Amino acid sequence: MHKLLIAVGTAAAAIHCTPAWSADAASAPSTATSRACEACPEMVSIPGGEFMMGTPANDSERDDDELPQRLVQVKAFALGKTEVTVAQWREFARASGYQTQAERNALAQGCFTWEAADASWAWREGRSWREPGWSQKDNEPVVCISWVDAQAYVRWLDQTSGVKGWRLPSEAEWEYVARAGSTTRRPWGDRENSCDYANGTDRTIGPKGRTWSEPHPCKDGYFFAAPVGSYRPNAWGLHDMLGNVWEWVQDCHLPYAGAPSDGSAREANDCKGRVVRGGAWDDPPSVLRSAERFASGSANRNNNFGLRVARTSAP
Ligand SMILES: [Ca+2]
Ligand SMILES: [Ca+2]
Repeated sequence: MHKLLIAVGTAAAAIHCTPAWSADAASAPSTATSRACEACPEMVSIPGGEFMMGTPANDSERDDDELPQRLVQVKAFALGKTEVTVAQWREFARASGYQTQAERNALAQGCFTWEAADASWAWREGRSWREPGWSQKDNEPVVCISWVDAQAYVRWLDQTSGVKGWRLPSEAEWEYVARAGSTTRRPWGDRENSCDYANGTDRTIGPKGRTWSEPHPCKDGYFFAAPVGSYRPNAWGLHDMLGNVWEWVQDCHLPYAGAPSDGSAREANDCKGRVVRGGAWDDPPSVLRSAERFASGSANRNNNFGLRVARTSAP
């Protein structure tokens, strides 16, 4: 007789996905940067253009949700040069009084964290961006942020920065900038070795002697997140599009068939999961790719989830 085991409880989903950039100097636009207010993220002006989104069907590293590859047009907009930092989030929390879903124990206790103490993922009460499971510096990317929290942050920037149009990037905008003109799996090419370009798993030894099972064949000195901008920028001057922390985008996670080709975000009634992009400090080489995508519930917050903000350009 067969017994059917049914798993119950909250599936917080460990994350497995990725994005990237390119390094063709000829394709590099002149990307000016600006900062709307002292506490605001530094923004890079991204020129409009078109690119092939997704992965060719014959690429052995692709996942099925990266098909079909298709041509997408993106309008000019601005995107954060780095992920949002702990210092920037702290100023938001101080000025607005906003408490994250992790701090409010919304739908689950605390934050879903990987910790060196037991080398496993779990919901842990008391964990939030303030205390995510390792000691963070102010210039590291803020983590334990949900899609819902990210929406609160861009609303606050819109209301207080003196400049309008803040939002999360669309998935198409994100991949367009991650590629920065490249058509390879990663902005630096097809090869996996990424310690110069991105913070993923590597041969760095973690607390309690922890090591990663599928490390990049190099050592970058960061077992968890690294200060933003620690690695080389892509061809358009943005840092950490791949690796460091996963970045929320606006879109609902759906198959690409029928997706818009104008660079806009894909929404759906009763959306089951939002997209995160780029992979993180705990992701192996296979996940650190420009086209990698992963779905997560809008209230999920992991200690490898952060954000990068976008802004619609003034007409
Ligand atoms: Ca690393
Ligand atoms: Ca990132």
